Amino acid sequence: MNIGHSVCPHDCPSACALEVEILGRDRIGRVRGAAANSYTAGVVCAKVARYADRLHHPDRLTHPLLRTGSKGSGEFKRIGWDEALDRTAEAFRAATEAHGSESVWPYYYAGTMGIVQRDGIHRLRHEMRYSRQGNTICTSLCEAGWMAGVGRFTGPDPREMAVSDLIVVWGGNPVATQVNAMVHISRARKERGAQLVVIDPYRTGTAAVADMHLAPRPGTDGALACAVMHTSFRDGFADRDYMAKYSDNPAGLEAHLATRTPEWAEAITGIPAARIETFAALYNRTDRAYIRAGYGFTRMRNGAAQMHAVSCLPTVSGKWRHEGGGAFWNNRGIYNWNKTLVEGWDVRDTTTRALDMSRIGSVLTNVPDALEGGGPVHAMLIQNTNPAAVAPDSNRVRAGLMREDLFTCVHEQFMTDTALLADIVLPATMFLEHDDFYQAGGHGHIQIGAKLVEPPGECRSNHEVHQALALRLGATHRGFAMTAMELVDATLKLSGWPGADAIQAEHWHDVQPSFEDSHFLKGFGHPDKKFHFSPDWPRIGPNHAVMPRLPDHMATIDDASEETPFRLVTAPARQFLNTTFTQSEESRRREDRPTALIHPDDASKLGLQTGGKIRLGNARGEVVVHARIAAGMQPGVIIVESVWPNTAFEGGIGINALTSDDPAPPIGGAVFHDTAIWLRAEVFEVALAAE
Ligand SMILES: Nc1nc2c(c(=O)[nH]1)N[C@H]1C(S)=C(S)[C@@H](COP(=O)(O)OP(=O)(O)OC[C@H]3O[C@@H](n4cnc5c(=O)[nH]c(N)nc54)[C@H](O)[C@@H]3O)O[C@H]1N2
Ligand SMILES: Nc1nc2c(c(=O)[nH]1)N[C@H]1C(S)=C(S)[C@@H](COP(=O)(O)OP(=O)(O)OC[C@H]3O[C@@H](n4cnc5c(=O)[nH]c(N)nc54)[C@H](O)[C@@H]3O)O[C@H]1N2
Ligand code: SF4
Ligand SMILES: [Mo]
Repeated sequence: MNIGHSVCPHDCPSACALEVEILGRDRIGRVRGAAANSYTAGVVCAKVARYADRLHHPDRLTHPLLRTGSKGSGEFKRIGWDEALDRTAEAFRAATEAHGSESVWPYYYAGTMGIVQRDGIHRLRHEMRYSRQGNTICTSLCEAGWMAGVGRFTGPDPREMAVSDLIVVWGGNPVATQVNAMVHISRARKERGAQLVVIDPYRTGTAAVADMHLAPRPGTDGALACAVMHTSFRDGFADRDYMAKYSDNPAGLEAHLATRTPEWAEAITGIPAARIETFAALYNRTDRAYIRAGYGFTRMRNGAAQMHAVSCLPTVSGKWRHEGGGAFWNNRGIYNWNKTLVEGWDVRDTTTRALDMSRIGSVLTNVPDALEGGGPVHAMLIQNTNPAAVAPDSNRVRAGLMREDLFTCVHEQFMTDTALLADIVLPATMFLEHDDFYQAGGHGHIQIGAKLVEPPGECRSNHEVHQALALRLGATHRGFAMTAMELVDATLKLSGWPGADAIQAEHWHDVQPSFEDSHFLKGFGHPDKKFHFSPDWPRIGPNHAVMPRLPDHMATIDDASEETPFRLVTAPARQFLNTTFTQSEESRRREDRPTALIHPDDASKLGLQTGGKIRLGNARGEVVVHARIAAGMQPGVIIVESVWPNTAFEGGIGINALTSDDPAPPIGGAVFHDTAIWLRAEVFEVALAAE
C-alpha cells in the first residue's frame, strides 16, 4: 500500500509525524504515528487515527454558498467561486470606502497550524491596512507568565521526560490533549520507577493514572507553588549557589516566602497542608524533576502570575541543571521564523489598530474600549476558527455576528456555528489536500505536510483564497504570486533552515537546542541572563500595575459568591479538539452529550443524580447540561468538558455563554476556566413532565 508522510495540522503541542494510507487519488485509509520520529514514537490520538471519517465526512462543505434567508436562518444557496469572491471583495471595498480600511477585520486562528495556510491571512491584512488581531485566545497568558521568569520560549527537551525521576504535569491533561507526552512519561515510569504527579482541579484521564493527584481550587496554583518553594528554603533544599549565579533576587524571594507556608496555601487552594508537604518533599529531594506546564492553569484572571510562580520552582532548587529536570511549557522560541513572505512583514503598518480576538463579542457589539478608539467593524474574513462557539461570552458574539451592518465571509470545512451566521461560506481543503509546513510547541521538529490527495468538490486552500482576494483588491505583495510550496521553501531558507526538498527527504528536521541552551546553563533569556523572581512586568504588558512583585497568589479571580457559589472549569474534551471533530460521529458518541461533573456533596445537597438535567448560569447567560457525579475534585467546582457546538445545547447556545471576555492582565487573554456560576437542578421541568 502507498503510505504518505504528513504532519498533524491541529492545534496540539504534539504536532505528530504521520503516516497515511493512500487508497486512491482522493481517498485515505488509516492514519498512524511515525514510529521513527523520536517524539511521536508511533503514537497518535484516536481522533486522528480515524481521520478518514473527517476527511471523507458527508457533511463537508464542497461549494461556495450565499445566504438567502435572514442572518442565522441557515438558508443558503450554492454559487460559483467567482461570484463568492467578487461579493467578498466588493464588501471589503465598500466598507473601506465608507468607514476606512480598519473597518475590515480579517479574523483567524488555529484550525490548521500550517504556517502558510494559517498565517498568510496577515499578508492580505497588512497590505490592505485592515485591522490587526491580538492573539489572546490561547497562549498570551502562558507567554506572559513564562516570559516574566524564564525570558525565552524553550526548555529542557521534552524527550528528557523519559529519563526523569519525577514528572509534574501542572495544569494540563496530556492523556487528552497531547497523548505523546504520555509515551515519554510512561517510559520513565517503567524504566526508572519515576513518579507522576498531576495538579488539576479534577480527576482527568492523566490524574487517574498518576501516582499523586493534587486538586486545587481553580486559580490557586500560585499559592501552591509558593508553599512548595517555602519548604525548599525551610528544609535546606534551596540551591543558594545556583540562585546567586542564575537568579535576580533570591534574598527578596526568601523573605517574601517566609509567610507562604503550606497552612497558608491550604486556606487558598483547599489542599490539606499535609498533602502539600508530601508533594513538596518529593519535589525537593528529586533532582531529575520535570515540570510539564500545561495551558489550563493560565486561563485565569491571574493566569500569567500562576505560570510565573510555577516556573520559579526549579530555579529555587537548581533543578534546571539536571538532565530530565527543569520546566517546560513550549518551544515556540526556537524556530527563528522570518515570515516576511508569508505574512507581509515588509508592508505591515503597526499604527493600524489591533483588536483583541478574545473580545470579538465586545468588538462586534461596538463596546468602545474593545474598538481601541476606532469605529465599528463592518466586514470580516473568518478563516480557520469558529468564534461563535469558542470565543468567550457567546451571547455577545452571536449578537455581533447577527448585526445587519456586518458582512462576514467564513472559509470552513464544515457548516460550523460561525459559518451558519455568515453571508458567504467558502469550502476549505483539509491538510492532506494542500501544501504546508509546521513547527511544534511540545517538541523541536520542523515538518512538511505536502498535498497527498485531491480535495472533494470545489474546496480551495486558505492560500488560494488569499491569492484570489488579493487579485480582486489590488494587493500585489510578491507572496501572493508564489505557490504554497514555494512559500514553504523560501521561508525555511530565509529562516536559516534547509529547504523544502531537504526536509521532505529526511521527513522532519530536529532543531531542539543543545542541552546547554535548553537547560539555560549559559543563562536565561533576559538581557541580564538571570531568571527573574521579580519580573519586569511593564516590559511584558501594559496592564502591569496589578501584577505581584514576587511569585504569589493573585486574588483577582472570579471567586465564588453567594449568588454564584460554584467555580466552572471548561476543560478540553478528549475526543474533540476545540470544536474540531465535533462533526465526527465516533467522537460525539464517545463524548455522549454536554455534561457537568459535580461533586457528590454538592449533588446530594441539590438532590441531583447522574443524568439529571441542570441549568448553569451567571450574569452573562445560561446553559442546560446533564449532571454526572464525580469524585476527585473539591466541592464547589464544576467541570464541563468542551467545546461542544452551540447546536448541541438546548437553547442553541453553548458553554461559552458563561465565560467572560475580560482581558486578563498584563497583556490580555481569555479566562475560560475562571468563571463563577450558579447551578439549579431542573426539577421543575421534571415535575411537569411527570404530571
Ligand atoms: N483532545 C483535545 N486535545 C486538545 C484540545 C482539545 O480541545 N481536545 N485543545 C488543544 C489546544 S487548542 C490546546 S491550547 C491544548 C491545551 O492543552 P492543556 O495544556 O491540557 O490545557 P487546557 O486545555 O487549557 O487545560 C488542561 C487542564 O487544565 C486544568 N485546569 C483548569 N484550571 C486549572 C487551575 O486553576 N489549576 C490547574 N492546576 N489546572 C487547571 C483543566 O482542568 C484541564 O484538565 O490542547 C490541545 N489539544
Ligand atoms: N470553553 C472553552 N472555550 C475554549 C477553550 C476551552 O478550553 N474552553 N479553548 C480555547 C483555545 S485553547 C483555543 S486555541 C480556541 C480554539 O479555537 P479555534 O481555533 O476556533 O478551534 P476550532 O473550534 O477547532 O475551530 C477551528 C476551525 O478551523 C477549521 N479549519 C481547519 N483547518 C482549516 C483550514 O485549513 N482552512 C480553513 N479555512 N479552516 C480550517 C475547522 O473546520 C474548525 O471549524 O478555543 C478556545 N475556546
Ligand atoms: S495527539 Fe495531537 S498532534 Fe498528535 S495526532 Fe492527535 S491531535 Fe494531532
Ligand atoms: Mo489552544
